[in-house]
This record gives sequence, structure tokens and C-alpha cells, in this order.
Amino acid sequence: MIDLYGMGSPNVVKIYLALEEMGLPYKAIPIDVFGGAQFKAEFTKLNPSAKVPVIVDHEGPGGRPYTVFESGAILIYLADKTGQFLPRDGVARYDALQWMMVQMTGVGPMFGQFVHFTRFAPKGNDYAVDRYRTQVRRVLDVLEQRLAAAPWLGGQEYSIADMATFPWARGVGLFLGKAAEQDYPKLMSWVAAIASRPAVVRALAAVDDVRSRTTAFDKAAPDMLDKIFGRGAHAAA
Ligand SMILES: N[C@@H](CCC(=O)N[C@@H](CS)C(=O)NCC(=O)O)C(=O)O
Repeated sequence: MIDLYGMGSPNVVKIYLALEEMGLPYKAIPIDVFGGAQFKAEFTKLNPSAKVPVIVDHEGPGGRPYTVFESGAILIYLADKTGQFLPRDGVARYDALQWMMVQMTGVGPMFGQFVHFTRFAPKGNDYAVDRYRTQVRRVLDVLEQRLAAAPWLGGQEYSIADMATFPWARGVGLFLGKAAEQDYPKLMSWVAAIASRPAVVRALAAVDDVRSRTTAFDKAAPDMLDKIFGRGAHAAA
């Protein structure tokens, strides 16, 4: 049994996708991030960086419980544990890993900052909004070109690179406006193909459930948002 600590954010959605695709039994343990649960000692014992997702695999290496944090590390761990969705060796393994790293270092951070500055920053911060919109567009162009050359990000097979990237890519219309989807036809058909997988349908239903059990971002207390975003009384000197 695997415990999944999380809420409904894209980094956590990746892990729901992997657990459902791999057929691993798991228990979802809601962490109320917008209520500040990630800062409690019982959680930082699991992840000193105070972020979700985290998994605890009760049948880890050597048959002992093992804790993994960082969504990319969790995806590799689960793929290696089950022998699924990441080739064991050869160039196919590194193709999938490098495309997964494009998500970890490009798609996730750039979308994350774009959403932060459009949704949470005081109005008028045009420099940051323009910078991160441009970076989001740049990395989406890279994905579009990749998917013109190969059916899946890693190449010929659906892999953890696709699972990592789907949670933000499906939000292109939501975050950039519906018309933006027309700029990425290959990416949008890839999103549709993934969304129709039975494991993905199950995963997204489980995500809806955890969302209903955690505080929504627009219901967070103002001081908690300041703490999470490191601003106001919580800004570093
Ligand atoms: N690089 C980390 C990022 C994790 C992350 O940023 N998690 C967010 C939710 S998506 C979080 O827990 N935020 C709480 C906070 O910043 O206090 C990963 O890929 O797992």
C-alpha cells in the first residue's frame, strides 16, 4: 500500500495518474496546503521542503517503508518499482527522462510563475506577467514541435514524461485563453488522447475528491497566502 499525501495541484495530479496507470493500491491523505498543513512538523518529517506530493511506500526497497518527495523522483521511483512507463535502459529511457525534465524545469515552473503573477500578484506587474507568458509560450512551442515528431513525449510509448506534462498542458485554454489552444494542435490532440485513458478518468475523479476535502486557493486566509508566497510579513530580508 502506498500513502499519497497531496491536494489537487498539478504536481500531485501527476502522481494520481501514475498510481492509477500502474494499478498500485494507494490511500490518498489530503494535505490542506492553503490551510498551512504542509508547515506542520508531522508533514515536514516526511518532506523537509514542506511541499506536496509525498508518497510513503509501505513495501519499499528491502520490504521496508520508504518515503519519496519531489514529483519527478516519485514518478521515477514508481516506474522503476513496477517496470512500467519508463524503459529500463537504453536511449528510450533517457529520451523519456529528458522530456520529463523539460516539464520539471520548464513547463511546471513557468506555468506556476505565470499563474502566480496573473492570479495572486497585485495588478500592474506587467514585467512578470509578460516574462512568464512568453516563457510558457516558448516551452509550449517546444512541446508542439516534439509531438509533431513523435506520438508521445518520450518517443513511441506513453511514459512518465507524458504523465508529468499533462496536468499543466490540459490548462492551456484555462490559463492563456481558449483561442491559444489553436496554436498547439498536436499538443491538444495529445491532451485529448491522455484524457480519454480509463486510468486518467479515474485519477481525475480522485483529484476532484481530494479537492473537495482541502481549502480552495480563493478561500485561504490572507496571512496564510502571504506565508505560502513568502511576502508581506513573511518576506525574507
Ligand atoms: N518541485 C516540487 C514542487 C512541489 C510544489 O511546489 N508543491 C506545491 C503544490 S503544487 C506545494 O506544496 N506548495 C506549498 C507551499 O509552497 O507552501 C515537485 O515537483 O514535487
